[in-house]
Amino acid sequence: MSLSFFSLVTGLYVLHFSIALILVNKEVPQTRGMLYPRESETREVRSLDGIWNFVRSDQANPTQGVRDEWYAKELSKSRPTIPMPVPASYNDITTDNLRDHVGTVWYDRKFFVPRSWSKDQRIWLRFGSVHYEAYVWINGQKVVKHEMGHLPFEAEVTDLLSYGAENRITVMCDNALIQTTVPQGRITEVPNDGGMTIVQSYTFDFFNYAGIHRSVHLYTTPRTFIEEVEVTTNLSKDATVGEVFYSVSVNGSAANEADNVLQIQANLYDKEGILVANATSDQKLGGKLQVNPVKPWWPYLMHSEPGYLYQLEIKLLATNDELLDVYRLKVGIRTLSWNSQQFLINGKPVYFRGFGRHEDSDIRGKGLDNALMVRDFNLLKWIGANAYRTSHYPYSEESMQFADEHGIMIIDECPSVDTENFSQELLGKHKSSLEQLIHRDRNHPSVVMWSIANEPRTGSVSADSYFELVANFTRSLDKTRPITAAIAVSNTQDKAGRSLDIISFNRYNAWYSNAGRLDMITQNVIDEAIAWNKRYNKPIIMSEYGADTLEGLHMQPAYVWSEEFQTEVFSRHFKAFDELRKKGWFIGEFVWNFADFKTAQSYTRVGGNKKGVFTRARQPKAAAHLLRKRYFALGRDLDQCSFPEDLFTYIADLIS
Ligand code: GCB
Repeated sequence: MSLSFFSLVTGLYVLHFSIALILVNKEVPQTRGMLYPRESETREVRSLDGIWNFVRSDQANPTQGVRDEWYAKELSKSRPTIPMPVPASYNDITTDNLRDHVGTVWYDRKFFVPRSWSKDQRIWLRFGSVHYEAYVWINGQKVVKHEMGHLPFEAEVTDLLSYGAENRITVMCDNALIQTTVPQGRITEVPNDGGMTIVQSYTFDFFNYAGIHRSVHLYTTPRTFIEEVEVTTNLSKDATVGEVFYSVSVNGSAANEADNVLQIQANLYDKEGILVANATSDQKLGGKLQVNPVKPWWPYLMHSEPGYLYQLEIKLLATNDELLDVYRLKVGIRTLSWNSQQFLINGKPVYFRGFGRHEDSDIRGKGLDNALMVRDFNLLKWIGANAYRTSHYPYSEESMQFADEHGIMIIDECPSVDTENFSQELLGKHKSSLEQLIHRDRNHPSVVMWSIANEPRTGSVSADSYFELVANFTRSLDKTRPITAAIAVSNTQDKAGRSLDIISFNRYNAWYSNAGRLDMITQNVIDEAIAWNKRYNKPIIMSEYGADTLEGLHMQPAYVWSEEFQTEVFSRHFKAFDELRKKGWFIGEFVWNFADFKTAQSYTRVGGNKKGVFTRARQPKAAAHLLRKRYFALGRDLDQCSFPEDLFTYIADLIS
């Protein structure tokens, strides 16, 4: 392994001046495979989650472990190790200051591979996400390197494993962010009481948690196997007939044998497990399934049976009908369309009522946690939300599947946040983050829009061509979904909106501007939304608004940070939204944030960002009850949903 890999930590960032750059549209690497690991009659899946051994490198010497080949033997032979849970961020696990560590850390563990896996199979090692950069070895042999948090990666390890024996996996993870990583950060050397120290800074407003954040799996495939499945769907005009178009790629020697004509047998089952359509593929391994009558996929509260999913069974057959491989995935049948005024699902206009969120919780940081995920979805449904944005990076695959099942619409955001200092290298990484995201999430019915950045510095000269290139690239990968970005610069300065399909804007009236002035919200929001629409003639979403709120702090009349203030801030926005809804092109409101979350330390943050409607422990603040009434009222007005029985608390016969 070359030491130049480690320039992230040791190298200084390059300065970019704000003159217009000539940016070129270069190819980015294409993701292959990476189907979510699922068992079938031809595949086995084994989790490597659990307690791993962990070592932090010396901050001043981040490449030492590579030079000294710590991966060549057990980590404990090189350094004392501590136990570390996987999946989890490592930052908040220990009692010393691992939290603010900058640079590399190491993990290892041992595992057995059964003898039975040696026969006629291929073995794959897959990570759901490691933040930010990962280097992986099996039994001391280099396997894979991956840059970019929140996105999966995998490698074949068939020839590196010992079968019927114990094996070792070693991972080095580097959390350093510089001006050409996504997201961007800065590494500086700063004097401290001990001499000099390395400091990581970043402008984005969430803690740079790091580590093995999602599950690690080993899985088997047959020698020739289903490597990719891409699904798109369509509905007849009257929504009675559904179509599922599938296209499959195969990996393996059988695919290359001239006399072996591979085929796909595709079967579609409804929720009850009844076969509703089947088809045999063409020679390119693609085809179409027709479902009549169809149950379309609808968002939560837009239909009595939201999130309806079929199961698509893909069988790979050899010439002699021998079954080579089977892979199953859930499919929701729906259409999306948009124009200069509206966004429609199955031909019906959508009004988004939702949240910006974070993957964040006490102790585990950004580590996947099923209890937290299920609790969050229960709260989303309790409050009547129909959507969220994966601010400001891709969320777990498990949560995407959950959103499919529950009919929660997702604006799927790549990890580009506060994008600035536009450069050719950054453009390449930014495009790669979208390529990896779209490859991972393209089959999810819940994903209804791509967000290509949050609060990019789109006032700068280079933003124009930069975002044109990013948006066009995104469109070249997926034409079935519209593109947005959450913009914070003023509409007069912005240079990215012309490249988007839907304009989202973030604004904190009565907080970052005119703090405390509840009388300076409603008209400002109306005026700004109108200005965005006038400038671009596109549908408009308010993608962030809110106020930090310390739970339990009450002040009447309302005062910043109190529960009364958050409630009032919301109410003043609702007034603006209702005015804007009448215009026809205002299509959604997203509160910032679903729950309180951790940030870097700063005098504006008391234990983190407190703009949550729920606390970090996922309990409602007072404003949650107000928001719930609004979201259900919108649901009843727009989508004819019914009210939950406990929406209004009985007060007196006199009030109804
Ligand atoms: C924003 C950012 C978000 C912050 C939020 C805030 O505009 O998009 O990441 O957390 O403001 O609370 O400052």
